[in-house]
Amino acid sequence: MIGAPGDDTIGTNAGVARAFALHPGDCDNDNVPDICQSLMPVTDFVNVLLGVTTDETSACLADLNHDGGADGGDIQEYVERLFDG
Ligand SMILES: [Ca+2]
Ligand SMILES: [Ca+2]
Repeated sequence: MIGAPGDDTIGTNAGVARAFALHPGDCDNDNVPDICQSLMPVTDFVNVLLGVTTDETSACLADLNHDGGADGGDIQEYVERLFDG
């Protein structure tokens, strides 16, 4: 497999692939899709955006546009969900 560990040392296009069981859309691993959960409180959301809160779970929950990071790009989605109920 190209780019896999051992690709160049074992032989051309050799190596292994690793698969992990992920819970897509379930940042806090509570088996409830994040889309079905309540929004995090606005103070918690802002603290993530400001870098006051840095834990992975909070950052994942604040990444509402699913671009891999919590930043100003998530504010619009937060506000829309907030007012949509
Ligand atoms: Ca969840
Ligand atoms: Ca984001």
